Amino acid sequence: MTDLERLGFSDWFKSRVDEQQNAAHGVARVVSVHKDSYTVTQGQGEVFAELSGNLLFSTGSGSDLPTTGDWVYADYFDDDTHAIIYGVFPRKTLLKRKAAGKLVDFQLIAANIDGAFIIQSLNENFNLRRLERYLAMVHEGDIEPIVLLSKCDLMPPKEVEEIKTSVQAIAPHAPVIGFSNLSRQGIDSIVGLLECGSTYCLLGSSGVGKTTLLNTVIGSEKYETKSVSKIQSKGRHATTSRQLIRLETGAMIVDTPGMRELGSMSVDDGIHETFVEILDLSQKCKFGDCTHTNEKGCALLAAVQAGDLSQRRFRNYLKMRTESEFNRMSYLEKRKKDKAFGKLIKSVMKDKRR
Ligand SMILES: Nc1nc2c(ncn2[C@@H]2O[C@H](COP(=O)(O)OP(=O)(O)OP(=O)(O)O)[C@@H](O)[C@H]2O)c(=O)[nH]1
Ligand SMILES: [Mg+2]
Ligand SMILES: [Zn+2]
Repeated sequence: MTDLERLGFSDWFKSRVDEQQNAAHGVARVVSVHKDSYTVTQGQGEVFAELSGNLLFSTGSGSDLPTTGDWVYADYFDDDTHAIIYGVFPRKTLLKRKAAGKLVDFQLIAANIDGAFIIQSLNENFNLRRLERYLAMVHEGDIEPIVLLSKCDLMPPKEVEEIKTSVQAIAPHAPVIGFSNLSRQGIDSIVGLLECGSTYCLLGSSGVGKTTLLNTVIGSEKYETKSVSKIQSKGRHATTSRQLIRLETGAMIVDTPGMRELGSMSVDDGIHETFVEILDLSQKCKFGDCTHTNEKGCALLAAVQAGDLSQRRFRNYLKMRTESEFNRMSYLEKRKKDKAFGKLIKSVMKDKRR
């Protein structure tokens, strides 16, 4: 096995090598992304890297720039202390979210992830609706989700089992594992899922124990976690950047800073997979273009009425579908819609004044 293969450079990537780039440059993997720079590796240590001017100016959108986990064409300089990135390989999978506060821009979380650990802690953080959003984002990226329920030392085993059952109901195909970094319960099951040469990422709110899990798995306090006092003050995130870490077992893990919200993403395909039973059911609606709001013969409304479909799950589905449609609209369409909305507000205000 070559160093690159050990980093996950599989046949999938080998068959997508660009001959021209390959003749001129080496291949490396992006370990982390900073403001204007990167670190990359070819399997032996990590090197500071920058984009070539050509790559920087020829890319159409931010999504074309390298992100953590990307395979890139790169050359090493100055006794291998510094590298230049010339191009990005096609991505096998891509995890992204809508950038906070912006209309259509996406923030790339990581590329070429095989499995995503979605972590919620069993204390105040547990929330099925939030879990559905994470599942949709992971499905949208074509990535296998694994649901981890952390801090199970804080809850009686019986309640942990009940919560696991409720998760299984909304994610029937995903493994669901309760674990504790304190008692080490569930840790072996998690480690057992990590395949050599595969890349995983840790997702979930700040403070659920992502980095602590990483430390538990590698068996040292190498990466900084948040102390309890810092959590109580609701301070900054303990982890501030995404980083690809190679385990001794040959698997790779990307630790991420907790995401503040997954409020608005375009997650079309993800929605379909996450709400597959709702979609199946909607085939039975009388009208093909049923909006499932007030139509006669709507199979979803009937199922909610009959108690076969949870009202909250149904509402979450409708909400995510609406958000997803809004995110898919172009910037101009949105501006138009916002303007129309602004006009509406103005006319209502006028009416009021009259
Ligand atoms: N009771 C209990 N506490 C835990 C467990 N795992 C982690 N913690 C505590 O939870 C706090 C947050 O842990 P981190 O690993 O820093 O959380 P994180 O998800 O990496 O947070 P960000 O990096 O901010 O996104 C720390 O005080 C840990 O000691 C666990 O299994 N049980
Ligand atoms: Mg962390
Ligand atoms: Zn319907």
